[in-house]
Amino acid sequence: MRVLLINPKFRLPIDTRTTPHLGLAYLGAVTERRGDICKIYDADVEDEPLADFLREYRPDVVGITANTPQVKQAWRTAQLIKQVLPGVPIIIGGPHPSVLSEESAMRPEIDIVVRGEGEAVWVELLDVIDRAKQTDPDFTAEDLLDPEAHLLDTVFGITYRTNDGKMHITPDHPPIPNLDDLPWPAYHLFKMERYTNLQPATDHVDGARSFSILTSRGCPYRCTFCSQSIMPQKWRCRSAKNVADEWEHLVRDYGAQEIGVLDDSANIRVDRLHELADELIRRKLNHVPWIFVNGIRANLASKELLAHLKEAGLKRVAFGVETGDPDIMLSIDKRIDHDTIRQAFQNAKEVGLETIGFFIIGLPGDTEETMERTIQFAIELDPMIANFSMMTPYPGTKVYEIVKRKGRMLVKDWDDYVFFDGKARYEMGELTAELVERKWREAYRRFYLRPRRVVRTLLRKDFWLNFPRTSRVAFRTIFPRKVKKELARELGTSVAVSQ
Ligand code: B12
Ligand code: SF4
Repeated sequence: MRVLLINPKFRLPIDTRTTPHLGLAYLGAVTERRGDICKIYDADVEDEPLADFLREYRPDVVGITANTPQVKQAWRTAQLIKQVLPGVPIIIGGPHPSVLSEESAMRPEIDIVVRGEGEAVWVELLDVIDRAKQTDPDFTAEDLLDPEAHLLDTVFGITYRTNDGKMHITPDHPPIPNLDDLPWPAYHLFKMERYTNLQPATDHVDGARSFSILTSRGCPYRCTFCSQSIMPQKWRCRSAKNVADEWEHLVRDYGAQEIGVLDDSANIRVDRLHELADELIRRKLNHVPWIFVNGIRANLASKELLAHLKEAGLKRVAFGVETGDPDIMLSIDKRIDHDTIRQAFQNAKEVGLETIGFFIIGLPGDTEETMERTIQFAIELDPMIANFSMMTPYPGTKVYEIVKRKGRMLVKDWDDYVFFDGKARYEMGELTAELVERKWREAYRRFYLRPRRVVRTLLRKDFWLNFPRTSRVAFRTIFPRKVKKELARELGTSVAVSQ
């Protein structure tokens, strides 16, 4: 069959990174392994209009991915597909439809919603459609949803509405038992030269040579703010050998110049990371710098482990700090304390690693004082990069439920569920939008505009190589909207002002 996978257009309001979609890369790989022809249309980087692409390629089945701020664009994309190729089955998956599957399944342009981890379910769906097409070449999405045909009854992990209007939610699909059985992500299906590197505001690397890798899936923790609901809760990992094999493939076959580990919690099993480090050193792959893009657990980041990983090429490590206030820390269920975090940063710095700290401004229960503690803690830890997110309650998180019960959601449209644009997403008790937005801007200003910090930044070569991009990001983040407008007026309105 001819299969098409789509990442709907979604440009973030700041100049941030655009990297190949790893979920689609995995789905592409299992599609090809099944023997199908597969193409990926990433609307963020394509020039050709989708309608032209569809007329030319004429896929037999289309899969679309969506996180929350992308989901409406995913539906619009599906509507366009139904206009151009009316009978083609359209399947949607990803973080947002996984949590609110009925919302997407209700829509006439969506035929099937896949919930959670996608590879096994996707292949089962392709099998069903392929078998049906072999007996009836004119088989359409309508035939797939015929209530008499029962074609989808045995596929677990999906939500769909049959033509009689009845909603079907099949039981969850069991997690893939052995991640080593998965093929490597199909990067050859992407126009790699069109993507940025992993952390473009910080590093100067040719984007075409930046790759991501996933060494484990899931996370045993359940922090109240985190959309951790896509992958099953049970943490599963690939063997060190299997990861090192893919690593070698990225370095030797694709010429990777940097690798980003995207795991939610990569260091749950410390022995596995030691083994991986040994493999990378033994295979002489440690000259390629790599980064933990997401936070690793601070309680499992000993100096010994970090030193070993550094020897294996690790350049930068991230920790989810979230808050500087002990009571808020308890309330978000992060299961970590501030001394452990202090120690992890100290360990990382002592072995010579660059550090990233993730902080959240505006958690439920936050006040002016607690947010102040978060800013002060960020300054005390002094990571190379401090990322302050304004709390955005994504569906499926505990914070979303708390805000719906006790607060007032300010964001009404899924399109607006991005957290880079400096607008508060909800109000609750004393936590007003004005307060959160002020503290968020203050956090960036006070962290990045300290004299010692400024000097250190100016001394980094990559800062100057990235200067145009970095200054645009800083301008949009640090200055209040009013100041930006005034500056823009003075500069002849040539400066972009975020809405
Ligand atoms: C890397 C990453 C990014 C990168 C790159 C995104 C990209 N191009 O892939 C960057 C930094 C750009 C990014 C940005 C954002 N991200 Co992000 N990101 C991630 C991260 C850490 C890893 C994604 C990943 O590769 N996962 C591994 C792959 C294998 O899983 P997957 O993509 O989910 O795909 C699987 C299933 O979902 C399913 N599936 C997915 N699509 C489809 C489609 C079909 C047809 C089928 C059948 C199945 C299917 O099958 C796949 C294979 O199992 C996740 C956390 C996580 N653990 O997933 C957050 C995560 C996806 N991001 C999140 C968010 C909120 C964002 C932002 C909105 C944040 C913001 N700035 O406001 C933006 C949105 C940007 C955008 N363009 O859409 C949330 C999403 C929550 C939600 N409800 O939407 C997550 C889950 C983080 C979290 N725990 O809260 N992100
Ligand atoms: S924030 Fe990190 S530790 Fe907490 S649930 Fe999400 S991935 Fe797990």
